[in-house]
Amino acid sequence: MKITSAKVIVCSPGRNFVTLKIETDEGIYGLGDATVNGRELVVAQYLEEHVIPSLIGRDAGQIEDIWQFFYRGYYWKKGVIDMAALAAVDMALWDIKAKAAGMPLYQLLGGKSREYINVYTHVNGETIADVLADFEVALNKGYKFIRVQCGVPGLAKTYGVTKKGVAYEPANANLPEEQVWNTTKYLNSVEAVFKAVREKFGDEVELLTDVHHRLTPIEAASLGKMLEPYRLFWMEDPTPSDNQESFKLIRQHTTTKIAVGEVTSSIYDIKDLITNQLVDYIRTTIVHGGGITHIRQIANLAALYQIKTGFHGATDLSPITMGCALHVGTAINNFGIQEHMPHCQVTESVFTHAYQFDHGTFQVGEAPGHGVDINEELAAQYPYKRASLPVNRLEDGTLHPW
Ligand code: CS2
Ligand code: MG
Repeated sequence: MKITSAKVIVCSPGRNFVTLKIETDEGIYGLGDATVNGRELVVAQYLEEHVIPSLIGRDAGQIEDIWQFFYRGYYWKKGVIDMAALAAVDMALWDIKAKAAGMPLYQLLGGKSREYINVYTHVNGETIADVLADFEVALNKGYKFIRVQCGVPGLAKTYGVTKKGVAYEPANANLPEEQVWNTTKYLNSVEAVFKAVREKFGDEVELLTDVHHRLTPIEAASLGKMLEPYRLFWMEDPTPSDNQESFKLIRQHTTTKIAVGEVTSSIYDIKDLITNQLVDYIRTTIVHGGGITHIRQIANLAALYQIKTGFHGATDLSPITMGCALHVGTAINNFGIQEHMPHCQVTESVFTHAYQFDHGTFQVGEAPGHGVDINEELAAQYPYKRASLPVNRLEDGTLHPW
């Protein structure tokens, strides 16, 4: 089966998405997600100028060789833009192969390892009372794994916290909004919300939190120790993982489990974290991590160390990435949890999908391929709009990780 054409669809149904559509001479097409939040047009142009021309005429079935052509075959490999472009090609080719076989993708990946996919959702609020109210809503929807983020007294805005009743959307402005951060205020206030949640809702529900790269390793260690009584499912990105070794310091002090990887795009970005058993969950996901082909390699390495997956699943990852993540999650043994930040209705109307939410879990669906499609006519009604993620400064103006 030969690749006859490919095109990039950039649209903004509620937020920006970059989609690659690959067509073949047998009439089967495949779709891949190439969205990098805040840098969408860069990946779109990369695909159009450098990837698509080299794809035409190739055998669509040679997924591994095509992957290696664009990775090993390219001198400047490994950046997130490259890996997102490569991921889109990889997802689309797996979609084509599974459609040609008349099978849902998870069958080609080894078949079902579980009956459903557990997901975690986001709960947040400016005050503890707001968090408790939002928490109850999530429990009523059936979620058993819940990420908790609370406003920090004295800070105008806190990562993960949104106005009441408004869905959280990280890329919130045309140009980066400048927010203010204070680590002491955060560390002084963060314990109280977990105490309140445990007191009100008991021990059975699993709790997670995202530190979003804000702390130094020793601060992260003290946070982990402080939160031990509340038995978190994980604390996420407690410190930036650029220096993988720094997680040794955290591990020396706390048994709070750690999840890392949403900003990583290659196995080499997390190899030391895995092989030194410095984390418990890997969050690299299909779109930023080179597609299904590369993510399976990461998951296999992690499995050797009893480390599980916890794929990133914020709204800036398109339903195509979610579909692929659910197929991989269904097939592999060391699946841990899937993040679920529901897409808005407009996104859902443009991207139709076979996967279904069911009481805090997903059913992957039985449609051939990855089961996600795009309504191109509708997509064309939502043109790209520039949107940027915020940046963070300390109170004295110093730039700090967001
Ligand atoms: C986050 C994201 O979902 C998460 O855990 O860290 O909200 C992240 O900030 C966005 O995906 C950035 O685009
Ligand atoms: Mg995160």
